[in-house]
This record gives sequence, C-alpha cells and structure tokens, in this order.
Amino acid sequence: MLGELRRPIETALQSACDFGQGCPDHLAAAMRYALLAPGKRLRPILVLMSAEACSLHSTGESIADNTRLLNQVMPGAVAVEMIHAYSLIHDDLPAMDDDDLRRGRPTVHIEFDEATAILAGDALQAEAFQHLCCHVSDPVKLAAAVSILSSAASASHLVGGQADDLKAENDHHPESVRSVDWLESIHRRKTGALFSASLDLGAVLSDATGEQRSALAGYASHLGLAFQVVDDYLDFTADAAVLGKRAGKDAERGKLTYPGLLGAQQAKEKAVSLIGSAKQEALFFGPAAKRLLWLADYVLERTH
Ligand code: GRG
Repeated sequence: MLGELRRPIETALQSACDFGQGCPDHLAAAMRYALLAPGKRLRPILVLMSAEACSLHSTGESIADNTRLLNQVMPGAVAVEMIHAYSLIHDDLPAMDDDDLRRGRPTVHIEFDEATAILAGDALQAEAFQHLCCHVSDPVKLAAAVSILSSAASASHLVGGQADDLKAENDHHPESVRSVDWLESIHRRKTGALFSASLDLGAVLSDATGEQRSALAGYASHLGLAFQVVDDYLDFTADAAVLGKRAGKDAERGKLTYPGLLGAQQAKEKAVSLIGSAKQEALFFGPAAKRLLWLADYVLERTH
C-alpha cells in the first residue's frame, strides 16, 4: 500500500540532492546521507495521500498513476522530508538526545563530525523552502505552502516543542510539568505539527476545498498524537538490548512519556482511541478515504 507512493518519493528525494555549486562536497555528502537514509517517509506519504483523498473525492482521480497530480504535490513531500531530516540530525546531537544510531546507521555527527551535522541540519532547513520556491510555480499555492511549513517548523511548533521537551528533562520534572496535558502540548508541537503540515500541504497543492482541508486537519491532529503515543509505547516496551539503547536511556533520564505517566496499558488504549477518532474524521472522504484509513491502522500497529 505504501510502496507505490514511496517509490516516486525516493526518486524525488534523490533528484533534490543537487545542492548547488557553492555547496562544499563534505556538507553535501552529510545532507545526502541524512536525507536519503532509509526512513519510513511517513510525512511525504501523508502529502501524497492527502492530495489523493481530495482528488479522488472531487474528481475520482487516484495519484499513483496521475503524473500531473504527483508533480503538483511532490515539492511539498520533498520539503517536509527535508525539515524532518534536519530535525532528526539536530535531535541526535550531543547537546540534545546524544544518539549514535538513526535509521540503522551512525548518526550524522558520528559519521561526519558535530559541526558538519549542525550545518547539514541548518542547510536542509533552508533547502526545504528553496525547493518549494523553485518547484511550485503558482504564487498563491507557493505562499500557502511556505506559510504552512514555516509555521510547523517554527518556535511555537517543532522547535518550541523540542525546547520544552529538553527543558522538562533537564528540570527533572517538577510537579508543574508532570501532566498528560503538558506532554500532549509538547508532542502536538514537536511531532504533530509536521504531520498536520504534511496533510495540509497535500491539500493546498492539489486545490482542496475548505471542507476537505478541515477534515484533513481533524484527521492529522489525532493521527500525529497517536503516532507519538505509539512511539513512546514502543520505546517503553522495547527490549533495550535488542532494539537499541533508547528505552534504557529514556527511563534512565526520567524522560516524560505517555507510558511513564499513564502506564503501558492506558497509553495503548489512548493510541487506539486517537486512531479511532482519526478514522472517524477520514470518513468525510467516503471511499476516497481508503488509504487514510489504512495508514491510521499502520500507525497503530507499527513495530518500529
Ligand atoms: C531538533 C528542532 C528539533 C526538533 C527535533 C523530530 C524531533 C524534534 C525529535 C525526534 C525525536 C523522536 C524520536 C521523536 C519521536 C517521534 C518521531 C519524530 C520519530 C521519528 O520519526 P519517524 O519514526 O522517523 O517517522 P523515520 O526515520 O522513519 O523518518
């Protein structure tokens, strides 16, 4: 189900890796290493799925065999994956999560060096917007896409969520921040905002109606949070020795997580309930919701 969307995304990401003559080779290599590493590509997939749901719903056209629609929305898919890749590079740095492995490979600061990793993240963030500017020709759609993506990556969303997450860790969780509401606020900004932006990018780049955009916003809001609850659950239940060191590390640091606050069972129930709500929103699209429904189940059932 995801393969036929992932393939054109991988091709587009490869083509987007020409960073211009002034880009030093070692910087380009680090950017490529991060962007082309084998990730799930969930955010770009959401861009394409959103466009497909809107198009199927309005005109009955699917996306995998519709090159025009694919070309129309792919710049949004590439741009959001660039922002995601930048955020992962920076998240892995010694000053943040200090991780050695990402996507089954050494992290960028381990494979290259710390300064190069910081700069590769910085550059990928700028390249995301440059990519939109070079590939979205309609000025109204371009302005909307830049606004959606910059807002999701901003101090009040991705960066702010990360800052509060790190602060909660460093403050060793005073009672004031040990609440599910606070954790939800962090994750809606840190993880959910980019999920929402992905679905909205697909909508605006494919001429969605206002009603379609708001149904997608509802779906995104539940799906993004569910993704994070499942992520916490997987980390919590992972055998640290087999699946990597994060589970052990999170517990050791006293990191704020859903299973940590609610217990594993209730965290799982929360994910199930959020996915139910996401699917309910997707039903607005009728039969055109097929892939959105499938992806909601995938987020709940994923094992990595
Ligand atoms: C440094 C500004 C800044 C933000 C970092 C993305 C992020 C914010 C932190 C990542 C830490 C983390 C593991 C969060 C859990 C949810 C998440 C975003 C997981 C990674 O996304 P996936 O699973 O990754 O979609 P792949 O590799 O498949 O793309």
